[in-house]
Amino acid sequence: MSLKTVAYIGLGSNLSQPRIQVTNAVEAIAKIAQSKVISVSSQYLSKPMGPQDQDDYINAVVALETELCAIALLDALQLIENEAGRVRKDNRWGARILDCDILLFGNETINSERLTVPHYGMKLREFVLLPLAEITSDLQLPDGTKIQLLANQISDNGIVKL
Ligand code: A4P
Ligand code: MG
Repeated sequence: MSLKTVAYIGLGSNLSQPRIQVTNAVEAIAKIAQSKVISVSSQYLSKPMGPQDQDDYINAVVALETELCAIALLDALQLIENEAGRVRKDNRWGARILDCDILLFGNETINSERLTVPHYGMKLREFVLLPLAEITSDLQLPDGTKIQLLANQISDNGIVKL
């Protein structure tokens, strides 16, 4: 019997036609081995967190059922980022063609060199919590915090559901 995990992946883009980048990323994620997309949120238009001299972002969240381990999923997502033309720069929170973050990996807590799960910023980001809450009704973080509660409490910062 295979062990299946539901992973939640946060997508973000603010360069090179972000809506198309996010749509293409969902298609690429649907092709990841031993995995199946189970839901995709709407796209959201959000104000940049971090430096303000960059365009607004398109964000979305994908739920993926997978038999991969978390690191293998990270490898697959980084390949998708690279194939989209992502260039890694040193500017923290700067503009990017495509960012694919593992928000949650089942109920696991991971603190390794390459991976921190739950994603370190997710509790404080409206552009993560709102799309996540849209596709999950009773999801909790490993510490028991309810996503719907966090989503209800977060300041929406002018985010627009498209
Ligand atoms: N890594 C550790 N944990 C994870 C995880 N859970 N998921 C490591 C994915 N990767 C994880 O990532 C750097 C390293 O983090 C990876 O090699 C991996 O081993 P990266 O994608 O190269 O760097 P990054 O994403 O630029 O860094 P950072 O600081 O995580 O960026 P954030 O926090 O993702 O912020 N504003 C809006 N409105 N919407 C956005 O989506 N995104 C950012 C980026 C800034 N402002 C934004 C948005
Ligand atoms: Mg990232």
